[in-house]
Amino acid sequence: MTREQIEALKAEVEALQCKTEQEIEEARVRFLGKKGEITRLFEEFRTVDKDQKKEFGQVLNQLKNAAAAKIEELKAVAQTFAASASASAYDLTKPGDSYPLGSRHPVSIVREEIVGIFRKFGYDVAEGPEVEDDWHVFEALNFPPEHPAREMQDTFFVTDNDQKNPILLRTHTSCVQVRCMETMKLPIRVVCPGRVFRNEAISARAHCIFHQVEGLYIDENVTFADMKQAILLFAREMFGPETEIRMRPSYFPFTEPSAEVDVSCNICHGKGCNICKGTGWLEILGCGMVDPNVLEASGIDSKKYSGFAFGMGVERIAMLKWQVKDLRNYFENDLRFLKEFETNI
Ligand code: 2NL
Repeated sequence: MTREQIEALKAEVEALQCKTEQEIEEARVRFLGKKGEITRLFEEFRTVDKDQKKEFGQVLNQLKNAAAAKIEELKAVAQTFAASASASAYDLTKPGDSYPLGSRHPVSIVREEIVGIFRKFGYDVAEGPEVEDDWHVFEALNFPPEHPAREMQDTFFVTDNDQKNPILLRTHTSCVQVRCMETMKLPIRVVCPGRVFRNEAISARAHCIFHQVEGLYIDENVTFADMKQAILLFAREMFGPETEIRMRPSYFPFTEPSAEVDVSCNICHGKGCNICKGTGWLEILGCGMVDPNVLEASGIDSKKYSGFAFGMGVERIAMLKWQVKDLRNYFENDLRFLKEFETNI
């Protein structure tokens, strides 16, 4: 052994650059392991001349300590590096955070279901203004001048209701169908979904804003039988193929004759339950043959043409479909209520 050998090893140790724990361990074995270079020098030390022992002993110990210290230093650096690397690393394999999705409102779901059925039957879809004039909401629909619907208690007026043709919020969507009769080419098959407004106290069964879908079919030779069949097919699409309907005589200013339509209760199948109040039947819509006065008011020849019309409340159908007891749920947008319809998107 020579001093140069020892100095060269010391320089090599000082210059060590290991990054991973494995590289550090390899370096430790190479210098300080059982067969390591420094260990080997200690074995050679036994054969060193007595007068040189003190000098070599000192430098060898210095080398061994320097090597041990260097290994420890490298270990510490590697550990801090590993810790900070794992703390700041992005795990690109992780799934992303998903944004919560909204859900369709039950009124929208049912409105689209109703409209979708009539589209399938070949009906057009029409919408019209919510702020209307007296002509399209009442006059053209054969409402007599003293009809209670024309009073302030029932209708929201925008302009004074003692002026000619006042402006008001529509109380039904029939006004859209009046506009269709005024403008569309015959024959007419149309459904009109929309929001309507009534000056009513809000309760579990009534609200001042609600939604309707009305339908109108005008052609030559349209009969009550055509209406009955159209409504039966609609009811079976909406409530299931086993559904039966029944018609009860009724009255509307714009139709003659008029009827109210019930469907067989799809909860108890006619046995009687608390949804159908023991009757086995649920009321779903009103309908009738369009009054000749209504056809004439919109410029349609009532000698040549006849038609049927119907109307239904969307909230009412949705209440039957999901057994919602209180209408106010539809207007309050309470997330606990709306979330129940998430799977119906
Ligand atoms: C109901 C009843 C109905 C109509 C609406 C109508 C429209 C025109 C002419 C004739 Cl343009 N009729 N619509 C007819 C019968 C009943 O609605 O209970 N709605 C919620």
